[in-house]
Amino acid sequence: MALRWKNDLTPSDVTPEAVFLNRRQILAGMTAMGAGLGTAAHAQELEPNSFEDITNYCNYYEFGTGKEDPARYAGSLTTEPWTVQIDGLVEKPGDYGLNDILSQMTIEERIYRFRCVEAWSMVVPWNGFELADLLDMVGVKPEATHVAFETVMRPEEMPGLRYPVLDWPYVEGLRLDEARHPLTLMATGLYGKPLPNQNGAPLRLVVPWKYGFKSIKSIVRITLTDSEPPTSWNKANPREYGFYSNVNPEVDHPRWSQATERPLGGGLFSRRKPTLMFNGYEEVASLYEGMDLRANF
Ligand SMILES: Nc1nc2c(c(=O)[nH]1)N[C@H]1C(S)=C(S)[C@@H](COP(=O)(O)O)O[C@H]1N2
Ligand SMILES: [Mo]
Repeated sequence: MALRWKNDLTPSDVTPEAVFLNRRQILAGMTAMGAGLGTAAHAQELEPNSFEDITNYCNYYEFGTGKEDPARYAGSLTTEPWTVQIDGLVEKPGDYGLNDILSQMTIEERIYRFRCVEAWSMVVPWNGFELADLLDMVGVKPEATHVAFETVMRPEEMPGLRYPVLDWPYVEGLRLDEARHPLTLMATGLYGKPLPNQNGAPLRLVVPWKYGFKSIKSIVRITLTDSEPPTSWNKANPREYGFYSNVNPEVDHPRWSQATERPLGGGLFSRRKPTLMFNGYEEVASLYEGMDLRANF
């Protein structure tokens, strides 16, 4: 498979924001058409949130549970150098330097709608590479069925680790076919800039058809397994959070409706809008054919 990311963006390559947004809008339209949803209205819906919104309203509990805590405290995280341990059922296990990984990727910039279980939504122009490309690089053994992810755990740099709000380190998982889907991104930046620490620098997962908590931040370990790996929110509250966590307006969270969402950035009284199945990414539906998505929430 073609590798699609190249780590050679310099500040002078970053297009002035207005032009940049236009280009993304075109890309968004193209992505939408590829998905069979190619209407002007759909492309318009993909108007990205501002850099300020995206970087100041975050969830990253290792830095505190407030939405503004990550912006305030995540600066203390050292993100260079960065090594990802890739192990389990792979042909070439090892410690991979992030820069070595990136030097093998060629660039592809995309735009993703990004909605979260808290019933608010954002549109983030991520850049990064497809997880599938990384999996191809290390070689997945035929017995592998799932991928497990782990966030860095540095108590001296992450003040939130003092509080047992979750069983640290933060862990997440995907089924292998979900992990290989071309919409599953390893993000290394947003708005063409390096990923801000509060958004999961230097490497975070983005799975746009699932609730936000699947998108694990600051990844230091990726393990190929032959069974469903544990996930942080499922461990914390299995009744409220299942393994799949697909965006599904028909399955409510036990404590709130998932039928609508509040787009972030439109002001406090902005109108809620209906949430779409799979966050509108209908092309992933075939991954779940024949599954009861109420039981497998
Ligand atoms: N390591 C780690 N990853 C995490 C979280 C976290 O607390 N720790 N929060 C998750 C949740 S609940 C959401 S909604 C998204 C938020 O991503 P954003 O802050 O970039 O919007 O990150 C997810 N990834
Ligand atoms: Mo979340």
